[in-house]
Amino acid sequence: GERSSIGDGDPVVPLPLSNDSRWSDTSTYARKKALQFWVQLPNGNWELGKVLSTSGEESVIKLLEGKVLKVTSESLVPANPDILDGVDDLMQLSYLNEPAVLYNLEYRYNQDMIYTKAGPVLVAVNPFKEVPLYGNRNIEAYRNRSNESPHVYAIADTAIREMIRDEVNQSIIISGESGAGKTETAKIAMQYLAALGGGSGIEYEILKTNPILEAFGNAKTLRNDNSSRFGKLIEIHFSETGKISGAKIQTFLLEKSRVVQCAEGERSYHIFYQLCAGASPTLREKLHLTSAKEYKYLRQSNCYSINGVDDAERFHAVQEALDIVHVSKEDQESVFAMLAAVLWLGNVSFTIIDNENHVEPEPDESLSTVAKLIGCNINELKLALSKRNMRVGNDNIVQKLTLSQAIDARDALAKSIYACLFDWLVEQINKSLAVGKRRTGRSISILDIYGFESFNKNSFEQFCINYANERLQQHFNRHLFKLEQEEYIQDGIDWTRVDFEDNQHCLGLFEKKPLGLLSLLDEESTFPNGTDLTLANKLKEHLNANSCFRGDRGKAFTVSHYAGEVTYETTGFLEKNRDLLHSDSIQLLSSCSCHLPQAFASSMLIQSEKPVVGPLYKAGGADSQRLSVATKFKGQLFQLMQRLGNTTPHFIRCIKPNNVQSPGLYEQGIVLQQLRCCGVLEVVRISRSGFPTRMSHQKFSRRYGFLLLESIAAKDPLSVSVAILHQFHILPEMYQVGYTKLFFRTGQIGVLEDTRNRTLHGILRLQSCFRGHQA
Ligand code: AOV
Ligand code: MG
Repeated sequence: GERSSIGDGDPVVPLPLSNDSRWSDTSTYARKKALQFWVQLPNGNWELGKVLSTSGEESVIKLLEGKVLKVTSESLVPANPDILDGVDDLMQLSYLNEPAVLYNLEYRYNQDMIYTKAGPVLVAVNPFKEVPLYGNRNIEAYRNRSNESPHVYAIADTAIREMIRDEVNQSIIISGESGAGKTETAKIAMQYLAALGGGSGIEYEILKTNPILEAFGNAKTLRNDNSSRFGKLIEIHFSETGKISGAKIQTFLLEKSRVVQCAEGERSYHIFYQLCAGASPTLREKLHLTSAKEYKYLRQSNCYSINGVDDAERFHAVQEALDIVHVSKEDQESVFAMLAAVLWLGNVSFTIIDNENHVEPEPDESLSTVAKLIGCNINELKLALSKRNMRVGNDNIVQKLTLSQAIDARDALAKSIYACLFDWLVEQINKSLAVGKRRTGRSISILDIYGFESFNKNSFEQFCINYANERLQQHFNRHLFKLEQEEYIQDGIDWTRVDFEDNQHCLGLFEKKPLGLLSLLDEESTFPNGTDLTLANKLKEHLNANSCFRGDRGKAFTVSHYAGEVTYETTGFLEKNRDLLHSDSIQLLSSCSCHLPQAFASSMLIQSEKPVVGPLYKAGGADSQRLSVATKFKGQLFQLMQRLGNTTPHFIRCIKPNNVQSPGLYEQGIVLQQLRCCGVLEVVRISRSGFPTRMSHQKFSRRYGFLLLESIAAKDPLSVSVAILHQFHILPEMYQVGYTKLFFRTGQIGVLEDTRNRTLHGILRLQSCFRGHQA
């Protein structure tokens, strides 16, 4: 990203940044004072060492394990004294630099202290194993404040207290890359809220939404065995007495392509494998179920199980959870029937019937089972999968489908059945959790979306996911840096601008009209002749001047995200963005005798934004009222940001210490990359490189007033403070005097503390001398 500033029109006051522009304490001054240093080894890792000798540009340094190295003095990074090992807030580090932060997190991680504060933000390093930090005893310890170390519980506790104290809605915003631990963290926060706000029983229902939504919305990817493929905001409501009164879940853009297609080594949604493994013999027979290996949709990625996960057992847990959120047994059976229908749809195959490549579905077991499961006439199913009704002018014409068109129609039907099923489930859950009529307007929302993703091949899904993360990152930046700025302004400090790393440029690349990624994608999606290649060319033509964009060979382009570069392949972009479902398919669903397909059909028709082609709307062509997937998603994100903007946010940053989901493995490079790009270090840096130490005039004058040479009797605290600053010749650029507080730069208070300690020692020595004399 580029550097930009908040504030309107004021001159920019640059912060005193060091040469590497990130840290202010790698200065020669700091280097002279430090006793030990970090040295970067050729493998990129940092090691501690002590300087044996220095000759100008070069220093000889002895590493802890005894090795002696010659390095350039410039490259030495001051290390903190041992007493600061493992501090629970990075703000407390005397020397704030990358190796110091990495070391501090690792030091804690090795002792299962996975949580650390970075100023106002909680950093959570994924342990990839069970750690003894949770459960009722720990919850109790945070509730009664006998444990004050950083924790998700502490964040949730603060949120509850602030909600009650300020009567303002709160949010807990969890971010981090795929596999970093967001979903687990969200559940831990919910656990705490449920424990403190429980009593009515509704909290138990709320907790049980997790296994359901994870079964239907999570899948194994190459990054995470339990990766969320949808975004989720859960708003938990509280009564005046602080008890949970209900909840509401909003979900964002489920990755539905996964239902019909997923990469080698990944899986489709958990629920398919759970159903195949765990259905009772009766259910099995009713749904005509066979094993997961018999279904083409599940077979293509060649991965059926997850280490340490028993799908059958999970299936029973999901059934139980559905009971608890009041989904009736009949409805549950209908849900499972839809899943089976989707699986069988994938097995429907086609035979070519003429020399123009037109096809008809094979009239086999798959076709008849689908018809039976959704409750439709088998001939109508056949028609929907092989013909398309079109209106051209005033005439209805029937077009036969070619093989690839028929496969697309089949897959589109499977995807929309699944996506509708997911939405329907969320709706049922929301009915069950519904907040009573007496809304108090007190709530805590927890946001858990899909994390930033970068694979070897990235498609429309990653494009949307990473765009969402980019939006969230901006919310994080703006909030935290504004917060800092506001405190200065409130106290009348003339330091009104803070420099920070902004991602507005990258967001602009997505959102600018008419020449941004989303607009250009939409425009190309409305052209009947648009293809993935014409899209790629159009993007390159219009966006190459943008520094966050790079056109690559063929259908590829690269975006510089805040979290790194990602190369996208436009293959499938247009089709996924249009998300067409033919009216024939909707009519088929509405003709079904089962209630779920009927409900799906009407929800598709009610959603006026739902793009439909066929006689119901205009044939094939663009309908300006239809919203593309990307535009709808953008709208949802804007709404989300607005909602979050009205809450007091609490940020949690999840970090994964390795890419192999393995416990006990802390890879510095991987952690550093995440810390750098997500802005955590920036937050700490800014909090400190401004005027991080604050002390009220009262406290300051009480603590140091006795050092004054002149009499201070009858003076107000502010005047005393100013007198102290003058007497000790504290340089004017090192502090600011606010209305209520003094603001100091890093290290300044240390000078005063030293003097105070020396003076106190002196007094004590004098006293003991005096006493000794007397004796
Ligand atoms: P994510 O939500 O951030 O990824 P998860 O919350 O699914 O990541 O975490 C991935 C895995 O890490 C989990 O399945 C656990 O095995 C492990 N894990 C995370 N946090 C903890 C914890 N506090 N204690 C123990 N194990 C943990 V994604 O949804 O892919 O963006 O899209
Ligand atoms: Mg997740």
